[in-house]
Amino acid sequence: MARRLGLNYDVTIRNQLTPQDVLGGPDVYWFNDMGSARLKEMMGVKGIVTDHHNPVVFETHYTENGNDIYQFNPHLEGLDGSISQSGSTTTFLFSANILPEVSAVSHLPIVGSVGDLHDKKFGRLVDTDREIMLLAKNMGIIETKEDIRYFGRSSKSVSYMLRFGNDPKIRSLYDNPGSVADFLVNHGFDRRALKTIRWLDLDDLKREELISDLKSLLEREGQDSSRLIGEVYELKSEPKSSTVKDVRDFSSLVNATSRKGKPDVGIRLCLFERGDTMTEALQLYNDHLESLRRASKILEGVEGKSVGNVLYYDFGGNLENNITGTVATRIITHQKVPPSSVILVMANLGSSKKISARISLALSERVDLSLLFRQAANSLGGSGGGHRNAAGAIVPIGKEREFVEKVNELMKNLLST
Ligand SMILES: [Mn+2]
Repeated sequence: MARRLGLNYDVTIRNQLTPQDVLGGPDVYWFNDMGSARLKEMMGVKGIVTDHHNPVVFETHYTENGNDIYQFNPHLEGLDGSISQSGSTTTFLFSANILPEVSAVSHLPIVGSVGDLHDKKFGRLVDTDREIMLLAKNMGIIETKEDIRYFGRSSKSVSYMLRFGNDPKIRSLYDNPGSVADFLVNHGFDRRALKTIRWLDLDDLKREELISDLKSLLEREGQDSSRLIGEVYELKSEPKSSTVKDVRDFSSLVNATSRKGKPDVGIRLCLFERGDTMTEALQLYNDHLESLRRASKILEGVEGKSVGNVLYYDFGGNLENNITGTVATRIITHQKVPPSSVILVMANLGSSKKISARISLALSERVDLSLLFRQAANSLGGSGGGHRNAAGAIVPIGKEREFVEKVNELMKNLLST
């Protein structure tokens, strides 16, 4: 949008705001998907915040401490930003109101919302995210289907998809390549083609057959099979053979580019660049998967420590500090932890500890982890925030144990009332 308006602009991508970022200057700043949790620390900042994280100030125009900031955030409208309206939807709404032609990229808020798992709870996007999705659909930019909700429909082989599909987790297939292969061969797949054939390559009939048998497997395991199917989103501009036809897969690719320190590649993908940009993105994606594999290896050798319901893993300098959240998600998804657990994953970040946490959706109905993290981190000279079920904090190194104790205490108090 800035380009279309002929503005002189610069884009900076951050994992979180640094202390310098919250001090203003002569320029106008536009914070996307961040800022609402840090408004009180900002000084002399002129600009805009489009965010969906829990805000510390419930005002659209924030003018304290020499600031002149306009804040757009679903929480100000009584909407839950962790499910109803993503950061990218918020940014899109703001942009499209200024410049209607921004609608030409209305697939991007869907990529952001799906990337933030906003379709997880109901098996489809809801509320504002949904309205924008319908706009993109009406404009012919995306297509929706009722289909399997697993990651990898367009970017992975069916065997990979079924092996790692985890929402819902089919116990007899999950991380069990042998039984996945048998299952597929029993359905007429050529054993030699298992590594190449993707879900999107199958015809409707075959997909229906597989889905109905996967559902039976789930039911036999006493699980709710309805979550297997849901609304999935596809980019109409991509050919069927494209690895990023599926929006969830596209979102993973964009995510990987920034995890590997090349967010500009992700931005160019979002702006329809393909060719060399795609080649580079796929390479970054593989590097990212390699980092995650390494992290899982390290995880095998690290015992989680518990304080009450808090289970924490401190990787020190052994883990890239931008994947603490991903590792926390993996632990809560793939390991058997009690449903009341708070999973914390820590890594060093200069003279600070970066901490990412996850709780189950059920627990997040009763506890807002972002508020709890903010309170615990602030009391130790750090900062924290995020969402009800996924939050992060940064505290000075040496304070992490105290932080864990504080989180446990706050948690206990909240659950006892
Ligand atoms: Mn977000």
